[in-house]
Amino acid sequence: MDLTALRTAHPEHWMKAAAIRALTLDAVAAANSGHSGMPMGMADVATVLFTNHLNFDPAAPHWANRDRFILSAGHGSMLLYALLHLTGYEDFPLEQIKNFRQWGARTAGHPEFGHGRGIEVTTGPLGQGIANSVGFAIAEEIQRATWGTAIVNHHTYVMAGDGCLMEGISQEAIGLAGMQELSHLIVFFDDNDITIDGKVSIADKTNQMERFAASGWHVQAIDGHNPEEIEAAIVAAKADKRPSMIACKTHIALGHAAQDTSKGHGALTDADQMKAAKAAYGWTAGAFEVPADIKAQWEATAERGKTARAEWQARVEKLSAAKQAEFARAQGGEAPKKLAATIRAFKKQASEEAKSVATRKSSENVLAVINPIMPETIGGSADLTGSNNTKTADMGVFTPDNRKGRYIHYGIREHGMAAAMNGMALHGGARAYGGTFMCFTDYARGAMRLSALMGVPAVYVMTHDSIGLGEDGPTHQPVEHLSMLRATPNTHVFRPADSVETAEAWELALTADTTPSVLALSRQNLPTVRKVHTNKNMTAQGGYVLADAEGKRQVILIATGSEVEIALKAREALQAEGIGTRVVSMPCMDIFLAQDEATRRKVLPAGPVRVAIEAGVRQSWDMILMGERGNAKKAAFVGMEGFGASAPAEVLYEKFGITAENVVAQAKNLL
Ligand SMILES: Cc1ncc(C[n+]2csc(CCOP(=O)(O)OP(=O)(O)O)c2C)c(N)n1
Ligand SMILES: [Mg+2]
Repeated sequence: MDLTALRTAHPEHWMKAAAIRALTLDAVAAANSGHSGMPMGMADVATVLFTNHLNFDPAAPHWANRDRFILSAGHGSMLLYALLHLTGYEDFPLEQIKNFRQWGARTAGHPEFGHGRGIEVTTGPLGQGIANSVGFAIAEEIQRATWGTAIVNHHTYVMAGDGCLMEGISQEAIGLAGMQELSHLIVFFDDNDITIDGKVSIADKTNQMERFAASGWHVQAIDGHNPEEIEAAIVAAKADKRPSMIACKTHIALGHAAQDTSKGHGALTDADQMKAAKAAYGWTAGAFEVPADIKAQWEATAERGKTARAEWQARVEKLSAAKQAEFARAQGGEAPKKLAATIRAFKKQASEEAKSVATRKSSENVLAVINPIMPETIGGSADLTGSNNTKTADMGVFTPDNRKGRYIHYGIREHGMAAAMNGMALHGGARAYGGTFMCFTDYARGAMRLSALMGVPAVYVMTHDSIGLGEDGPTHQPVEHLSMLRATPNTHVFRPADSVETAEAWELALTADTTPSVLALSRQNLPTVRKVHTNKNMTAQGGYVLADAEGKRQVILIATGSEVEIALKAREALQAEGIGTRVVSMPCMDIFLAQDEATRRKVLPAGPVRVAIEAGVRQSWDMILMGERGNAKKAAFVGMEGFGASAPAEVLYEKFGITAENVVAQAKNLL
């Protein structure tokens, strides 16, 4: 590559891009880990996008009508951090760049949503970002149609690499976006022909242009280091009515000795090679230094967005006060005031009627009263609408011809659906729920885990939740899934026993701020077990006494969902023999275990024997069966209780208490 020619042709552009490259080299070297090559390769595309197109305002990172920038190739996190720093985001001062990948820094190894304002979404698991972006773009389409272009009208820009496009989830995303003609979605493909193991050709020969085109995308191929070609491609992409993919031929680790090799993918820390690369860029500033004129040019890229935001603000203020309040409410993720009363009324009627209904049908009945009062819900199913009972009469189907439709036919794309739901929620102004069979949580799991890690309150409507589905057989019968989902930190797994608990679960799911919910729902009819109406949401305690023992309490039966009925029958038999038996319904074990000890003890006092009933594996039940007064008194566990963090490994082991000292302390404590 003749970098001198590039430099002289576009000197200002070149030095702005060089700032990204230099900061990347310095931060990765300081951390002694990370990925240098991707930011160095895509710096030119990012520079043109931010300079000429992206509407953003670092002073208002959450501005509702900003353009969204999604780094699907999350290992290239230093590209994003450099951009946020250079353009002047308060959460990303130079200190953050210097502390890349260190404990407590906002600049984690991969971009983490919530760590700093400016990071739109957590990426790193390849393919997620591009699939999230479909949800961002759908939410934008719906809100543009609903509020008008004066209030909502922006683009979603994505950077995806060879890895993102090889992941299966990308096909789900591409297919859905193409069919839906998401014209405001623009994907830059970092077409550098390199992954970790070597050239892309060792594992793939897909013609990506043809693949996208086959799904209805507008496609272009450009030199990803030529600012004029990049600019022209973005202009053309914006003008086209289809989603756009721009294949940007780039050189990974441009200008470094490792350029165009898989070595260039990782941490480039050799001091002499760094020096040579910086010299090739014409970059003479010291480590972590950005000359004032170049920093000023970067900060100036925000001017267009600042102006656009001021104009937008003026247009919003022309809306009626009620409309402004409604826009702010939905964008803020606040449930409408009417929700609580609506749920209470539903519960009262369900208790009185005491019908026998499948909880998947109960869920539909609840949605039928919720959707009309919550215009921000976006529902859908992965081709199981009639089985998941996810569609209500008022929603309308989202299509290229009906942008106000709030129901998505995701097709048979569970993983893409879950990732799109994350994108909708992160876009703001949308509450996403989507259904499939409980067993196929496996297919959606990569994105479901990210809902939990990001704290996105998506709602997974998982029906056919056990052997209770019958004849479809073991391929369709989940057994380990409840325990697997309960093992996922920050995930509420609800398994309601009847219509009343289903309504309570929906209320909790739709008022959650930072926790995704899984509703495990039955295919088969279940009797109403809550025949006496209470205003109180009992599910909010996780587990509660449904039927108490008569006489001396000898047995406690604990059950969820369809097995609560079995517990009640067993209680009758035991009571008939004079054995006092309590039944505890536990629609959400996660919430129950988070209650204070006094509350848990009240529900599960020490003394009586305990039997848990759930048509799934035992794993997650040991906390209930053995905890409190069981072997727990003589046992301890040293390990993880939540997600990890980004820092050197030794620091993490220390911070999370997985140390010999802690083991000694725990053991002594039990003696
Ligand atoms: C789902 C998933 N699988 C594997 C990885 C590990 N990984 C990180 S980057 C990468 C290679 C990505 O290649 P590409 O997208 O071409 O990035 P480039 O090397 O060009 O920067 C892999 C396998 C990951 N982050 N996510
Ligand atoms: Mg690559």
